[in-house]
Amino acid sequence: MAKGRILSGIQPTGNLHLGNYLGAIRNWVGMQKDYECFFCIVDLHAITADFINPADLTRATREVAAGYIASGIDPAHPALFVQSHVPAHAELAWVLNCVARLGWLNRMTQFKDKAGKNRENASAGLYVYPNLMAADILVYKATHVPVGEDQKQHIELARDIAQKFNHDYGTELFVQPEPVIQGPGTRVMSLRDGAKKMSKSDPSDFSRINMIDSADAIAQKLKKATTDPNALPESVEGLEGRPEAGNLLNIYAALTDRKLPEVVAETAGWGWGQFKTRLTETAVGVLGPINAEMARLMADPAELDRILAKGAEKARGVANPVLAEVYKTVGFLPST
Ligand code: AQP
Repeated sequence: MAKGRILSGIQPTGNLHLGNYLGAIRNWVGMQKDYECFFCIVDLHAITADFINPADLTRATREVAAGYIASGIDPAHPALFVQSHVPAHAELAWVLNCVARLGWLNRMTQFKDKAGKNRENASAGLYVYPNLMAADILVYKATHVPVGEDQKQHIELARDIAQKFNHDYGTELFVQPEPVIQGPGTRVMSLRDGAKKMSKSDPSDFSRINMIDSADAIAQKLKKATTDPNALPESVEGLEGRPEAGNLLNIYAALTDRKLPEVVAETAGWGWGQFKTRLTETAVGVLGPINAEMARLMADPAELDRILAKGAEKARGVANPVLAEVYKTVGFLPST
């Protein structure tokens, strides 16, 4: 029997990167045997920030699907689908917009980071993004949400929304979802600045390793990655105040499926040249086969679309009855 139900997703806002892989996708691959899984490509979220050229959004949506499958998500098992193909997400989000409080949304650090200084010019969609994310999760009554560290606050908000809805309407309809944040890849930082997370929307392509990068591009980016003048530390404590060194060692640990102290012991006293060569070989060894498979899948968009259509059908089969239950609980007059 499944240990629970998982929902997770990635925005098709650009190229998938190592942070998405280590912080999210790789964990999903490990969990898919034990949980009933719903993995989506969250295109409704993707239009909340900067304007995206429609053709780029379409291409990125298929690319994220290809990235999931090439990384080992079995499309025959979980529901792998595009968020906008399941209208219940957006419909539930409206109800949740009316449950979440402005004070709760005002505390969301991702909105503050993404809106930056020009808050007045941010879209209303970016502001209510966490309510849509709560709908994504609650519409499946998901029990577990595997994410990177950056999404923890949004899951906590989804829990608050579920609790308030249940309390206001005197129901047990919504399940409280648990965040699952595991492994050394939960917060992969930019290659240029150890204080910033690796992100699709960073204007510098040298800040991230994309899942579709060639071996040469990976080598070049790691060669240029910011470091400091000291050799690699003898102990984990020696990483204090060295965010870039910590980030590269964490990436190495995550890629080799080891704990940080183990890789620190292996690389103690190494110079950056030696370490970067090792890290490049490792990253190319992991990402090379994935990006070759992504290219193969992207060459057949009709097949990808067929997989996604099937996944959406499965997802609608679960989400629509939950939405109907919500509408009934709220008191909306049935349409038939
Ligand atoms: N740097 C990261 N380290 C670890 N995990 C990460 N994730 C994203 N960046 C890192 C995890 O990937 C999943 C999908 O995230 P998303 O693309 O939907 O949204 P995001 O977190 O906003 O990612 P980006 O790359 O920063 O996208 P943009 O630039 O478009 O906003 C989540 O589980 C996230 O934790």
